[in-house]
Amino acid sequence: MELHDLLERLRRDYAALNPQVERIDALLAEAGEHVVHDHLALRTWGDSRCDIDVLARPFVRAGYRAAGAYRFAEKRLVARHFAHDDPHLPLVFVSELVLDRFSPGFQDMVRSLLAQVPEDMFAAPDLCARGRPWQVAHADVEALRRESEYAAWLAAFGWRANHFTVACHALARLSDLAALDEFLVAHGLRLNTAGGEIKGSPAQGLEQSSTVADVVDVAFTDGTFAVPACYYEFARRWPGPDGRQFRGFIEGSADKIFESTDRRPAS
Ligand code: OOG
Ligand code: NI
Repeated sequence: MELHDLLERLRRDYAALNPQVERIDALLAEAGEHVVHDHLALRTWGDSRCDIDVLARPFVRAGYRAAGAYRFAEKRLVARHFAHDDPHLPLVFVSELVLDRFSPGFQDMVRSLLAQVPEDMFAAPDLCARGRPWQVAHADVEALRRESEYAAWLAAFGWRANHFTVACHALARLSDLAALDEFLVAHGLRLNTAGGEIKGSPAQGLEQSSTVADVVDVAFTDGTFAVPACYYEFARRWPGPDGRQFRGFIEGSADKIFESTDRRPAS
């Protein structure tokens, strides 16, 4: 499968699901900016049929290499990121939920979702773009949410891009992350303030901000309900002590970025 086709499918599906994506792209275009994506993120269940390695397979076949590993103990998640030698290709950040750390009821629920996935779909090279192949009740999604916001998102949306990230450092006039954030807020967008609006620092090599996920209507077996979908992220990378751009991720920052899809009280 062509890598560019897969990336474009993931991007289109993401833009179609989340109204803020085209809105932000248009605002940046009107400001004279050309958007380059720093990375995209995928989420999955920690089950050997669909874990990080399975989701990353088409990227690895296209020349990506595993480049960093991360743990989020409290969220019961692990993640890796994959990088390509071609600097024009986005990094791919893939996380998975560590299922055996959850309650028996939670694990049964996830098993019943995965039991609905046709065997040949697990083997498909485009598994990461297949969306949600299982039927699920909104009540069950909310039951999962009591133990993991991440699980609730994954149960509701399945395999697709969780977010794309604008390379702030590649923008012409808005290459300062605080200035970009101010621009977005001035246009009515809401940013995720967990851990501060800007996570990370130049010394860490990476500064990140993200919007609060759009809330969209999703069809469940017990009706249609509004649930948080995807967010847009903005990242500014800095050179490290060796003068080369830092190309990894920061656990403490990522931990808070995950929370951009949490259900939150309306404001
Ligand atoms: C991934 C959150 C972490 C980053 O850039 O640190 C992340 C997710 O929400 O799935 O994207
Ligand atoms: Ni990200």
